[in-house]
Amino acid sequence: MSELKIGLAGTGAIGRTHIDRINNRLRGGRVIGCADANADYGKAVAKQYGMKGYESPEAMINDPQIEAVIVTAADAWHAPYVLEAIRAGKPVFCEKPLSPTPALCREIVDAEIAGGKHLVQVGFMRRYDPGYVQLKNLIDSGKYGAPLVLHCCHHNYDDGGVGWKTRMSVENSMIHEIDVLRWLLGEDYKKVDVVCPRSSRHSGDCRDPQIMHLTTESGIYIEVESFIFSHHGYDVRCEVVCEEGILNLPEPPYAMIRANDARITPICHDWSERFPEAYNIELQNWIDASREGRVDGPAAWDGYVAQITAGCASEARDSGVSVDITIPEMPGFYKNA
Ligand code: ISE
Repeated sequence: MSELKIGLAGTGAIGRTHIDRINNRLRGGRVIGCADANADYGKAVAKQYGMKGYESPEAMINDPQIEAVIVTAADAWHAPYVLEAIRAGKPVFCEKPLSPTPALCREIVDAEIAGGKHLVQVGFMRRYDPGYVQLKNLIDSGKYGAPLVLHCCHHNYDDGGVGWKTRMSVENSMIHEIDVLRWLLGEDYKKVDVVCPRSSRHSGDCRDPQIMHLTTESGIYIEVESFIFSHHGYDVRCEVVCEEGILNLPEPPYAMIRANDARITPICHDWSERFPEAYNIELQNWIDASREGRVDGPAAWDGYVAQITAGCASEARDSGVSVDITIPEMPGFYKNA
């Protein structure tokens, strides 16, 4: 089988990382072209990687040479490029979020159903992290009884950068927990609230940390602490309290160092250091499935549900009261996938 010819829309940092990953480390696919909403920038990146550059992502998506599309553009461009790929009938991998707007996620879902073919995968890479997969296998084994309570934390080492906004803690960062915990437990959520304790002096105008409380359909209670401007490292933890045991997400195996009257075990500095394997497995699976005409990962429906949940969480934070989450009935198209 020949290599899958991929076009990448959005040539920022994560896009370039994916080009490097696919062209130098993975098998069966090759990014042969790229484009950006800023045409000159897209062409400059194309030149740098020795690939074809285009006037626009739309032109690239519609080039008959391009067989599959990766969307790594700024969030607001996700929906237009994904919809263009659906119209062109090409498999499309879209970094999270599918779209910041639930209504646009729904438009993608409806367009995919109308086209009659599964084409969309959303980049919720934690589902491929070997640690989360271990947790899921342990929960699904039933050996420890039903999960009752989850304690999670998601700390970034001052990942604020320029332009971090209060709503992004839920919609950009904890969106990962919203998706991966729903997958881990196999349930949708029914209620959410978000509490903002005293803010860190490093967080500027943003409310940070934020603590999100989710309740699932069966009543499992989840607490996620997000701390974007933390100054201790990139720290993702998840503890699942079950009826007959407690399950903990494994942490990366760094050696313990004894020096200067101290025992030190390093932790990661950022997400690219924490989840490289998850990204490799995720994109390899996407390439393999696309070559076989399948989608084998988080679907457009999952992107839509995550965005509805995140929207309710933001509303709960801003209003200071719990919000009930209503998820529409899953269409048969996704049930049977
Ligand atoms: C970033 O966009 C990610 O996806 C990271 O996984 C997350 O930890 C970070 O907070 C986000 O800004």
